[in-house]
Amino acid sequence: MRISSDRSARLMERAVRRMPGGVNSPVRAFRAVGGDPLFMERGEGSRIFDVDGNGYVDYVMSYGPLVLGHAHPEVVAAIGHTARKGTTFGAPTKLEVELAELVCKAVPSLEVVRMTNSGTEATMSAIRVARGFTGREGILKFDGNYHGHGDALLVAAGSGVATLGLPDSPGVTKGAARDTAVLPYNDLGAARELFEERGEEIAAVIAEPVCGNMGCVPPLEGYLEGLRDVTREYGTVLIFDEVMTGFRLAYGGAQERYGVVPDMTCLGKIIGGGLPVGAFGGRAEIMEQVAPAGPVYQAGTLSGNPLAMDAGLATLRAAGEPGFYERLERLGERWRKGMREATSPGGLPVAINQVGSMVSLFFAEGPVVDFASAARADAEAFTDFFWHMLGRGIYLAPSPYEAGFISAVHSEEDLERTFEAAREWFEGRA
Ligand code: KE4
Repeated sequence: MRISSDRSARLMERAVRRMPGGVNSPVRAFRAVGGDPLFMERGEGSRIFDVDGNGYVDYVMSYGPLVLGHAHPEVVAAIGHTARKGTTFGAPTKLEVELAELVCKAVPSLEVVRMTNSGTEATMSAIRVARGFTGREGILKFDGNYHGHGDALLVAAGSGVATLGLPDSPGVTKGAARDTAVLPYNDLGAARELFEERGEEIAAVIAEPVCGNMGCVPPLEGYLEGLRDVTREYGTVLIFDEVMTGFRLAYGGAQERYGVVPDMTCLGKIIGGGLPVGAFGGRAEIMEQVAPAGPVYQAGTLSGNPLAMDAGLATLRAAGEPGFYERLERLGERWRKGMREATSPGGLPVAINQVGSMVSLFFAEGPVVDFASAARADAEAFTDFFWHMLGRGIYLAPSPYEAGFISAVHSEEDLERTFEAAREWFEGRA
């Protein structure tokens, strides 16, 4: 069932004339599900409203930043208050010191941190610093992990396990991809094998400690610990890309939840409270390499900008309140239980992955533990389900490879509505 939103359709006609695919980020174009995207007008708590005034329970939540929900009063007040004093100075401000101190206190492995304007900048900078620190060039990433669109990380797996990476997009040169190896996620043996072969050449391993870019895929028991051991053994920098999981899965991120301490961490999304932000950091001896303290260049006109800093402070202070993450856990567990019941009619193969408030429903036999198993999902079923749910006022990400996000302000009623709509679809397929 296709949603009709006249105003969205008219806006899309204009948008495609002036922006590639009519959007500023590909997933928003609804290419994976067909049809035109809804243009959104406003958000309020767990709800989002399109330009025709239709309201939806939102599980996209801007792909992660809105752990407090849309337009949280304290975030909006912080932005307004700060904007009245000016928006950017090109000079250090107290706000960026306060956010750096708060982030480093929450994530103890971050002794020193640098703010950026996106997760992409954070990961590409972390890679450069790891290369500068180790004097090595090799990078290892994992299939189905997305770290933004930096050239060194837009790399697909080579033909064999140990062959070098191949460009995963036109415009990424062989040279840029050459030093990046790509292995299956959750396969510790493959990682160990690569290290035995050329561990001394590997500057960094970068991993999503819980994946959110092939749908939600958690690490298998011992996987993160294994990456930690093998990188320590070979003097390789272990980078956790917590752009999505940071302040989402625990106040100290996935590294707190799983008790595995990386050498560097990338953050984004939540720490900017919905404004453009990213951050990378780690052990002081590594971050001392970063200009102007050290020789590895990295910069940004709006890095640490006052509005994002203050929106981030308001967000992280609210997230630091007692009971905040327990609530997210309860909502996530409730979602898992309700979706398991809702999807049981008809016996269709589904796999349900959930870690805290990151959730995914795969139209595939479980378990879904890596990109290969996620890619086996039934795309047609996902698309039909997506449009059914949208028609019932439930806004899911328009791609089977995106995780869903529950905020602290999603209500029991939101979840019940979601289960009811899902059950209707599965009963219809029975
Ligand atoms: P940004 O450059 O989009 O701020 O962050 C890149 C990034 C880095 N690391 C992880 C783990 C991420 O999930 C992301 C971005 N996430 C996507 C969601 N799949 C953003 C959505 C989009 O590209 O529009």
